Amino acid sequence: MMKKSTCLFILALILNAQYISAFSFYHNFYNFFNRIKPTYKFTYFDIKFRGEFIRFILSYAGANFEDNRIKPEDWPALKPNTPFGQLPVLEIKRGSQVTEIAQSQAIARYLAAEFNLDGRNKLENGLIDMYGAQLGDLFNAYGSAINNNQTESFFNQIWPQNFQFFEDRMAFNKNGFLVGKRLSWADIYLSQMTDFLGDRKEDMLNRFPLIRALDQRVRSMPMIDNWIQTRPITDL
Ligand SMILES: N[C@@H](CCC(=O)N[C@@H](CS)C(=O)NCC(=O)O)C(=O)O
Ligand SMILES: *[C@@H]1O[C@H](CO)[C@@H](O)[C@H](O)[C@H]1NC(C)=O
Repeated sequence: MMKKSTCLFILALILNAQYISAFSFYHNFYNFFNRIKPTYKFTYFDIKFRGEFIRFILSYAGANFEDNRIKPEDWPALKPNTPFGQLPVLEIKRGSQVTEIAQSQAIARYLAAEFNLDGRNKLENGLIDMYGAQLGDLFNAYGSAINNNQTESFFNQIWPQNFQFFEDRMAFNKNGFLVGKRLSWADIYLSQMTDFLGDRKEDMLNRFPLIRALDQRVRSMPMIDNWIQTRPITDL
């Protein structure tokens, strides 16, 4: 008769073997589907504005994406075929499955989850979303400043006020990233925003050294640098 402890030992071995085979089965399965890499079509107007940080994210990830730029005269025909009648829209094609996501920050969040540009837990994601929402509000303010011929006061007041918030929060996080210990889509968003400073960029970033360092870090990443060197030149 085997001792009880021997039985338990054998049982443990059997369970362990099953666990390992279940695990590798899962992995083979996962890898099989993972081999069908999605392709992306990113549709926006021929401007940077609300779409450019998504192009940064796609470039950073080395994603296979079509940079689809809609001419104003082609927009009326396309508009009713988008989820909310606005751009940007990301089309994700995986095999025969095609999905469209609208809303720039929803697109960013989805891609971030795919490419490890999200937080490591719910709390980090909460903070990343907070920064995303604030930058979205800054975009809204920028848009209405453009429409009302108030870009001077926008860049003199609203912009530095916001950058001060971000600078302070970065000082608080201590490591050069906005959230946690790694790059997130909020960092890329913040860095890309500095495109809109144009000639003001140097002066502005001299006042915000932590944002300047982050911006340099993001823009010196080879895939993003390559995108910046090869992207179409646009006013906005
Ligand atoms: N909250 C949306 C805003 C999208 C938006 O305002 N899109 C504008 C261009 S930046 C647009 O599609 N305008 C054309 C229209 O409304 O017909 C986002 O972040 O994606
Ligand atoms: C826009 O504002 C500037 C001053 O900031 C003024 O000189 C210019 O005439 C304004 N343009 C229009 C179209 O109102």
